[in-house]
Amino acid sequence: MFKYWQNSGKGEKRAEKPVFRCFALLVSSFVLVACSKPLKTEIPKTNDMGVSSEQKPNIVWVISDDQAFGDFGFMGHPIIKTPNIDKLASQSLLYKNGYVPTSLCRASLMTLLTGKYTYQHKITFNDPPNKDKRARRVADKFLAQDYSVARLLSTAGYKSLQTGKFWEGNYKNGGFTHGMTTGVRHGDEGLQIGRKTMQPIVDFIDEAGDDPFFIWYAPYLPHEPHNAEEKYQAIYRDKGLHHKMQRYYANITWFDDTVGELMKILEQKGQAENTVIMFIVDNGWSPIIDAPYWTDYQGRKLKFHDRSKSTPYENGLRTPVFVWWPDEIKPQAHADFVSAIDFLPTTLEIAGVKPPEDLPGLDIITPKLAGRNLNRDAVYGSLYYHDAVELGNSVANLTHRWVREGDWKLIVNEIENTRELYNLKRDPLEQENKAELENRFSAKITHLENKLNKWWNPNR
Ligand SMILES: [Ca+2]
Repeated sequence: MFKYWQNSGKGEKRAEKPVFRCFALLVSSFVLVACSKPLKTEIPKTNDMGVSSEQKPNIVWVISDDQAFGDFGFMGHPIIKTPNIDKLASQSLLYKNGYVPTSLCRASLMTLLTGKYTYQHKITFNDPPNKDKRARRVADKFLAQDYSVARLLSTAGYKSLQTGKFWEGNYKNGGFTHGMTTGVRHGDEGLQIGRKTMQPIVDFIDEAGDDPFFIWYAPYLPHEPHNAEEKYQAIYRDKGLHHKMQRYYANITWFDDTVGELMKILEQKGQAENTVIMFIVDNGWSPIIDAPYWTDYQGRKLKFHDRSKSTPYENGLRTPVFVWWPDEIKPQAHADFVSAIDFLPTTLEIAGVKPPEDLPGLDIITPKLAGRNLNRDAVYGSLYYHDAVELGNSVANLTHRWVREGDWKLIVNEIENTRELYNLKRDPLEQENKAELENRFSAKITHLENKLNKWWNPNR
């Protein structure tokens, strides 16, 4: 039985295994090379992580839906209970400064699927112009014509399963070999995963047989409806919480429970030991308490906090990111900036698949195994109208661009032609807009805006 998941606090021995394995591989290679007879089989090729072509690890992406970055036990929240995710995070390579480029579901998930910024993959929106069905069918094919994590992994023999949120039509558009979603808006049957069943994952692992597998686990949680059953509500009752907060927290613990179920399935199938878990949130979310709603640029009345989802603020963009791979990675936490664009290149490195050359993201594992910082000084992103005004036109749909470098974050509001500058170390809630003191901070604003303009390249 797999000990790392079942017993906490036993991570110290993990470093021994890869070292032993590398040593064994070196010895066996020497014996094979020293042998004068022709080899019957080739020596397994390995990538930088020591993963041989004959023992590719399974990879599971756990993607939370609508959860603010601080709303986890391991991120220091004083009330919220997330014991299963906390345990994984404590055993992982953890980045607390993760970001998604766009704080809206579909655009953010498309960045994960393709490894590209929104202006590159062109899915800037949740819905097409006028919610037109024909335009939706056209947009659903964008992914079919682009890179996708599942298609790239299939070149290395991976079977792949789509579950949960998926906006790009049929799961086959994403190159998945198996899936739940067949084409209705944000996931149809896929949205049953976690909330109603985990059986598709059990069945898929059985069908994958001896092949390595990839699972897209993106349950519709803790996303609204915040309708977790009573056992979850009871955890947060009588704590003086607003009812909206209580119900949101209950959904978070429900989501956490499903992650525990997922790990149990991997164990029961004997796969946990050879599986990598990568965790991220597609966008943040916070309840709105002091008003019934706020209104966005398209007149949509949004019933969540106006500094969370669909906004360029930290509770919309920031997310913890971690990679759980006990055989290869000792528990460690880092302050480097990571981004959703990093999931694809990191996954390809794990699987030993050569990444396409024009991907903007980084492998976030290898440098840390070598004791180095990631080669990145800033993270970037852009926000757009919820309903596209023109399909595939990033400029016409743009509302904001943002960049974070060091402690500083610049937000450019493209609709109002205004700038906001925050020092996140001193002002993590983004309450003091330094751009209002323009003379004092004009050099900083110019510097960050020049970086932003250099990054922004919607025509490529
Ligand atoms: Ca979402």
